[in-house]
Amino acid sequence: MATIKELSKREDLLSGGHSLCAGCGASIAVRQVLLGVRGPVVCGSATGCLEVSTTSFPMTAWKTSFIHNAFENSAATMSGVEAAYQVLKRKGKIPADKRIKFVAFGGDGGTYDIGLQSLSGAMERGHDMVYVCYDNGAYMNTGIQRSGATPFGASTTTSPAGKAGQGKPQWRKDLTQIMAAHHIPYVAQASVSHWKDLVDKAEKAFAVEGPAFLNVLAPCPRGWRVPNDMTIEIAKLGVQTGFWPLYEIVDGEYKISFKPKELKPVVDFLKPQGRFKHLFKPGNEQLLETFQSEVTKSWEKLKKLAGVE
Ligand SMILES: Cc1ncc(C[n+]2csc(CCOP(=O)(O)OP(=O)(O)O)c2C)c(N)n1
Ligand code: SF4
Repeated sequence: MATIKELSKREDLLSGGHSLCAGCGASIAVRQVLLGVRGPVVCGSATGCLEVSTTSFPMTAWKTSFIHNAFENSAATMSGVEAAYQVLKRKGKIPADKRIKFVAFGGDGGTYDIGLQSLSGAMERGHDMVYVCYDNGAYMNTGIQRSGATPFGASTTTSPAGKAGQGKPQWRKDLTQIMAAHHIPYVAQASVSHWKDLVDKAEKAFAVEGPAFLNVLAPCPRGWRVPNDMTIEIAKLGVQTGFWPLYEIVDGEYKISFKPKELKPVVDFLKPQGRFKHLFKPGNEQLLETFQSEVTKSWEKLKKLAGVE
């Protein structure tokens, strides 16, 4: 794995000057993931903040080849590109020793929900590509609507906190586990707050021959209602409280990448975020308890899967 000295010499493949909000976790996720690739790479991105804000015609922030996608099919597009590459190689139109990498990015809306079937198909067919979900927990680009990744209790424009409800009533979908169930060679969960872990995981994902999946916690200051200089801190709290455990599944084997002696209470992660403000009002104590007990349960389950105490 690369040292920080080596990484400091690598080129950022996403330039500044894009129009993502200050403090957006998505651009940090992309930069860290692309630090893990050596040689030529073709990127695609599903419609969402990342795609819209980095590619306003006629400009682009991508220093790589880039393919625009509809909201639902960045995995399908990249699997087609990868298949074409294999054919061109077979026909001798691309030298046999040339290695090109393929990566599809999608937000959680484009991945957990609307792009799930194209992602599932690409992984199941075994394309040699990496899929990266930057999970900010809502459909941010169209105004903070709830997604399958939105945490329990979060207030969004389609699960608002008010008289009729106290934020999203459902627990979030566990996409990392869904991907693990595809029996692909490499699945990992990472966070922009743990850059070394994320770059290492990206390197491993690109090194795999076949499909790899990375789920990256990428806070959205606007939707999470936190100051835009708090992105890394809030993501770190997500990891330290067990809301977003860091782990990988290599050929079916679980390995926890960050294992504190004791997790911080999940309220440390929830309290700074405006989207959970209502949970701290008198009468909602039970909702906080439910949140904590679900996090504890998932953490215990993960430890069992990884065979650790
Ligand atoms: C089929 C389809 N439905 C809806 C839209 C409108 N739309 C564009 S971006 C977006 C939200 C994207 O959310 P997400 O994937 O979570 O990425 P984020 O905006 O959070 O970065 C939606 C609903 C669309 N482009 N195509
Ligand atoms: S709304 Fe959120 S996800 Fe979209 S650019 Fe701004 S910070 Fe990033």
